[in-house]
Amino acid sequence: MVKFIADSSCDKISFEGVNFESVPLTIYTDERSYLDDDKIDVHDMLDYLSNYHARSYTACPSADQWLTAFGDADEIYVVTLTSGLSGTYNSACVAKDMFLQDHPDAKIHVIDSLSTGPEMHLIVEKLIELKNEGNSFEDTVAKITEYLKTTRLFFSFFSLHNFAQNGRVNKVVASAIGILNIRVLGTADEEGKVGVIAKCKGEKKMLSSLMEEIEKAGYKGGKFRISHVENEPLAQKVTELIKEKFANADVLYYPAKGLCSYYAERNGIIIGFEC
Ligand code: X90
Repeated sequence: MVKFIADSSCDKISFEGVNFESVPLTIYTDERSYLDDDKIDVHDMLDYLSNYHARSYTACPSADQWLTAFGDADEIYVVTLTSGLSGTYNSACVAKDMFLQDHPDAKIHVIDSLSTGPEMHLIVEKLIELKNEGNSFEDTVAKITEYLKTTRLFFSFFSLHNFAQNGRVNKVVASAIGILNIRVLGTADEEGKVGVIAKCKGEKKMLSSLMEEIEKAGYKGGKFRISHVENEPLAQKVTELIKEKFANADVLYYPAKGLCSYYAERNGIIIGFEC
């Protein structure tokens, strides 16, 4: 049995007709926790956090959570959040070693996306496609490794507060954002860390810089995935701009789940595409 698994930063609970499972991260304050599974109320979490002024943080899935997801599958593909910012990849690798001790004939491939959200979505879609085409485990691993070189991730956020309070970006970088209608435009860099490209004043400036970056990255009309934090209008605008240039582009947008919503914060948007 073939199984596809991603952590919850992929923003998807299911892929239609596919044996897929999402493994949740957890968002914490000292008073509450939100497990990022199919029952999470993202809207409530965002409201609660905006009125909560003490420390909040996140935690990656345990090896046990991964093991439970592996279940009794014997060909397993796992896609994780970047190892540059999270222990998620590491805990999946620990689970893989444990699983192989009990199931020596199983095949498991754990992929460090060096990214998150919509770029992970693309990787899962590609894995599904490769298996539907009848590729063996070895061929799928080889082909997905090549594919990873052809996808990119960009984002635009109104605040980097939650990144800064968790030490995942420099406080100086985060400081000018969240005031004066400034939003940050950034990317997942080669090490799978946050790369800040520009601080933009206003949505128009941000959108034109974003479109430039997408072109520079070499986007030519391939798959384009957008997750947004309660900002469907912005997701629609980006979709329109892409479709103006590439009428047949395969664009999808959807709400971010808990983990990405926590870091991207309200109105944030995350974009992954093929180039
Ligand atoms: O607690 C944990 O182990 C989770 C830490 C996760 C930190 C990164 C979450 C990213 C969420 C933001 C996308 C833009 C940054 C991409 C850089 C790779 C969404």
